[in-house]
Amino acid sequence: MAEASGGEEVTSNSDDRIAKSDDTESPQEKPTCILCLGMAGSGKTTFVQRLTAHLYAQKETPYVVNLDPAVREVPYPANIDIRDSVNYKEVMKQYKLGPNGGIVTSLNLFATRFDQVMSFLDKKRSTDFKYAIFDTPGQIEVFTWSASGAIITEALASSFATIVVYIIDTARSTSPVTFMSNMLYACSILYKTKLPFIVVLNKTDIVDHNFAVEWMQDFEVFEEALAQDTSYMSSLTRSMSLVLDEFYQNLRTVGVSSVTGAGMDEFKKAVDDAVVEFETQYKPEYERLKKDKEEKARKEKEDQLKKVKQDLGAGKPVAMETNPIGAQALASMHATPFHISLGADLDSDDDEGNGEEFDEEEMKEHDSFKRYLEKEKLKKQAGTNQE
Ligand SMILES: Nc1nc2c(ncn2[C@@H]2O[C@H](COP(=O)(O)OP(=O)(O)O)[C@@H](O)[C@H]2O)c(=O)[nH]1
Ligand SMILES: [Mg+2]
Repeated sequence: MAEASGGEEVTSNSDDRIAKSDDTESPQEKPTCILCLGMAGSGKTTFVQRLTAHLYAQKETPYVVNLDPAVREVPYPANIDIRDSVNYKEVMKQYKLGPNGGIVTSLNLFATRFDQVMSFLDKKRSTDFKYAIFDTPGQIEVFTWSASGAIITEALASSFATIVVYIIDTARSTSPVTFMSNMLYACSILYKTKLPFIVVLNKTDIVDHNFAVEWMQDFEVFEEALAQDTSYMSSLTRSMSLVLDEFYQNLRTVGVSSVTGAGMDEFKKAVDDAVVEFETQYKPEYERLKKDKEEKARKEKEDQLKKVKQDLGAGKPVAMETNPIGAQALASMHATPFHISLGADLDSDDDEGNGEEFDEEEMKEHDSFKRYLEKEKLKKQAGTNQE
């Protein structure tokens, strides 16, 4: 495992003794990956901190990964911290970027080494870590609308039960229009990742989350709230929220406070539930898609081979063996290109035109080479006689 350094290597801060896996053991359950997403300031980092503390208290030490290159302080013990691998300020300078470009590029650079993170995680069994928690950059689009975010999400979901946790700042979503925009964003992520989804209504210590639950369960209640809003947005919101109705039907929502720790047990239950969904719905679908892809790749390869074979059929077979003289010479001497030309089919009338090219000059070479062999033989004999 790489040591912590300022280089580009992905580093793991975890104590290897904790993470030691026994290869002789029968393969056990792997950790569950929890990807924390949400708007800037929704409380992702605070939530990861609270969840980590909660799991520690229950003696279920999680594996924590910080993917935010621009965070000043990480308030939880991170096993892998993107900041150990990529210096975001340096990236800004080197690539002449602003803060947002710097964050995106840092994450892109990190994604190119994500296979190393995968290999760290691959060694883990649920007995070491039941959960691997990922904190993402402050600005949600850095992760959800970048190639690196997709690469990381797909890499995780291809090997581990992976669930997406969408964190909402409940206190800032009391306006129906803001609430709906946030939910539309959540919906777009669900359709993009197709992974099991949990909506965490955070900051319940400021505002109770029941209003949001009611809005999702009962469209009339939401409409009533909208009636107070006379802006042109409200009619758009009304029709959009009807679209969201189906999304709400199968949505897991949990109200939590990352500050007080309220709702953490419910959240854990929701995670267990989502893992079952991953195993029963996402995984078979993923396996099917993977199989389709492999089958397609195999067919393409087969077609290419067929084409190559057809092309070969148009010409004549090329002799690949060396003749006995050449073989003997090879055995007694170091190989020279000359031996190979000896093996060529002299009558062949292919493009190489060996027949014509094996001319007087080469015959002379052949004779001189024979003489050379004879000489060598005599030399050797003389040497052994002297001894
Ligand atoms: N009252 C309260 N504040 C919170 C809660 N969760 C986060 N915060 C505050 O919200 C702000 C943004 O939180 P942070 O975790 O940095 O958000 P991030 O950008 O999504 O990672 C910080 O000032 C936190 O203290 C919560 O549950 N209750
Ligand atoms: Mg954060």
